[in-house]
Amino acid sequence: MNRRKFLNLSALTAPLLLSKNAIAHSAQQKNKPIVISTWDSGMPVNAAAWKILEKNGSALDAVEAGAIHIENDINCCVGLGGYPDRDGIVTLDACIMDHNANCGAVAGIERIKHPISVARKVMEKTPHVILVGNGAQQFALENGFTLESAALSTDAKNAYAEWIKKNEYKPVSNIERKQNGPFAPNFFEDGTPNHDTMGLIAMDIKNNLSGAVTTSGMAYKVHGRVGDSPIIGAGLFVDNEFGAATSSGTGEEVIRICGTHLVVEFMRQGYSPELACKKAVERIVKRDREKAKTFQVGFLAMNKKGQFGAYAIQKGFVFSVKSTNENKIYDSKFLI
Ligand code: SD4
Repeated sequence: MNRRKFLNLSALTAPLLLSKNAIAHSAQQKNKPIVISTWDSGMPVNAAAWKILEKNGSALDAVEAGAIHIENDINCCVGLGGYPDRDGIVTLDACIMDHNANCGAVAGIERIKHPISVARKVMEKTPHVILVGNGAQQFALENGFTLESAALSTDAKNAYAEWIKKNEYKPVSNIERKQNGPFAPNFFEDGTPNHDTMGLIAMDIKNNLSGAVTTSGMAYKVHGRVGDSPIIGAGLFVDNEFGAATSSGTGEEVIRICGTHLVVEFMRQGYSPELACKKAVERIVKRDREKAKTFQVGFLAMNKKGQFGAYAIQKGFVFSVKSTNENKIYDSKFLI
């Protein structure tokens, strides 16, 4: 093809290409900003994050604001209102990650109201990623956080008093989700809530992704136990080129497969967020299908187009979505 022919052809096809690009571009535009979060308790969390996103704020600020919102709720299993470990002590885990792979986390922190903001300080003020236990608390105090009371919330106190009678660690997954208040996705056999976590992912107007996770972890856990939630690549992973993922459920099982990193890797290979989550769930179930029937894990993911999806081992995982187009709760698909 000579140059003139090529130019003529380009003149004809350029509008076509342009309009195709414009369509693809506007499809992307449509779904940002957007915030998604685990469970139906994500609705008010998304609303708090949305206040930042709608003013063209950053995804990082938005996910922190969402996490702070739920940590403030003393009636919620996330934050200081959460259920204690088997020694009666509330220990909190949180992490945060931005579009530049900056990340910070705290694990097993006590008596600090906003572990998510301590995690952000770890990210921004130290060369480290994770601080744990007393060290995390000391760092928080040095950075202006206040030491809160060690007393349990009334709900947690009552539940612990009941549990201590049997003193038996026997978590049951949310195979059939019983509604026991808005913040109770996982239950012990007697119907008391087991563990609860808030994981959220946002994409801002600049197309940047960030994520945050905050939790009191599994109720009545062994003191010192750390779940997936504060572990980058397990409870949360963000790769600004391809997407981000978060998880909820039995943390040990998520850690074993580096769950959210795996989900993001599947998105990198071209899978949709939902299929990427499904393939990570399959990885867990494949190892021991019978055992997998006894616990729950759910993954939630978003790609760079603002498309989202989730998948869980069992029925009962739900997630919340807020964008300019919608504000709703979705049921996750499940494998078993
Ligand atoms: C943990 N993954 O500590 C958390 C618990 C959770 O809904 O997700 N609860 O293992």
